[in-house]
Amino acid sequence: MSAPASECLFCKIARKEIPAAVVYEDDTLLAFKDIFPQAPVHLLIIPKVHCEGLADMTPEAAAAAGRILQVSARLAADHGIQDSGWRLLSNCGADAGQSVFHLHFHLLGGKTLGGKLC
Ligand code: IU
Repeated sequence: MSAPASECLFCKIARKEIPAAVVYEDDTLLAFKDIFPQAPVHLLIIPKVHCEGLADMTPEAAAAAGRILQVSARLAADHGIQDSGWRLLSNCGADAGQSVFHLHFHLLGGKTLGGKLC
């Protein structure tokens, strides 16, 4: 069971109740620096609307996710990694490594990325 939106960490970040290093914001999305970066560029991009993850997509969250796919290339360019390769991924479920149950995409780059699984 995930936290309700009132208690969800990323909802609190989206509402600015908890500080984060925000790098992009619009009506539906927020992007901020991961607090434990796994690469020189490691951003998290979240919909402002609460949604547990990829297995819990409401139409509103799906629309925001589509927007995330658009915005990710711009964020990669803003952070100077557009030509060096970057990765966008979302862990779905604890067994896949999801630890925060609010839909988020990791945008990673700035080094050679290992761990190619498919
Ligand atoms: P995950 O795919 O659910 O494991 O990703 C959650 C990410 O949220 C993970 O990379 C954490 O480092 C990151 N994070 C954060 O940026 N700020 C926080 O306060 C917490 C986790 I808790």
